[in-house]
Amino acid sequence: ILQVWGSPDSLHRLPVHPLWQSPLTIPGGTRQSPINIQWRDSVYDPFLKPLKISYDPTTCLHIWNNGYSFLVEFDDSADRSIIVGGPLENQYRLKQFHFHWGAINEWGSEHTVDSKFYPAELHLVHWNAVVYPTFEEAVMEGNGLAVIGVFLKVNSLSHHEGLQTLVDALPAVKHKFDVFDPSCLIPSCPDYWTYAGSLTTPPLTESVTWIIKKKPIEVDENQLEAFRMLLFTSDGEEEKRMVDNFRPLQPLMNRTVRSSFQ
Ligand code: 1SD
Ligand code: ZN
Repeated sequence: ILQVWGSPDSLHRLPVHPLWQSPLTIPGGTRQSPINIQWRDSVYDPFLKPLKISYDPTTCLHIWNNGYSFLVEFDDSADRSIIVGGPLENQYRLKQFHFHWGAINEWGSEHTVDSKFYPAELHLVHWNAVVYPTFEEAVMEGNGLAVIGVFLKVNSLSHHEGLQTLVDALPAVKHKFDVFDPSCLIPSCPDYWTYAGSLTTPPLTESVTWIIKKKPIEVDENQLEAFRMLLFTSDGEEEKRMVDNFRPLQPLMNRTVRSSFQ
């Protein structure tokens, strides 16, 4: 049984997510995400190329609350905001980015490094438009998606100007949000880990090449508190704060995590 959000992890005593009261089964899943990245078990691969990121800020469309995170969506009808290189054989188009975070700073990321949680994790979701005609088709295929994961770390001296633009837009459920360059949220250090995994939300399809940046970005406490003010619930319902929207860790099984650095 592979878990979606909501089942407490016995090791870390993670909270129960209100949206997912029962585990969801994926028959025969062998490459589920997220995972713990055990640093000393990751294998340096000298053939891994640097990841090249080229985003066009004007492809940014809008920001919205989809009930489990807030998403910033991009126009993906052409190759305008793309990534290439890294572990990828094709060029991938940016579709959206979103975050996962905890009720408190002790947890919130989906991936962990040496069993350590960060307070939040950014996911930039891209799809392989070279091979597949639509995002929906790419989601079903092993090489369909590439997600860049960036950890967020809290540092009271490190207000993040780029993130603040997003935080300022959060009070509106659906806000016009035309120009934003998400590369300001990606650390300049080129080092990353990569492994073959899945979506961390239903349908949990095993279609994702994960690229997890080694260095976190640093944000201040108030910026994360603004995430925690969002609601899972609709207008009129009893308010439930949007926190702990991450999936529990999944077994590594027969996989190797490769690193781009020694
Ligand atoms: O949580 C996202 C979800 O919002 C959706 O974007 C999905 C792709 O359609 O991906 C997951 S995740 O695996 O990037 N967490
Ligand atoms: Zn995600």
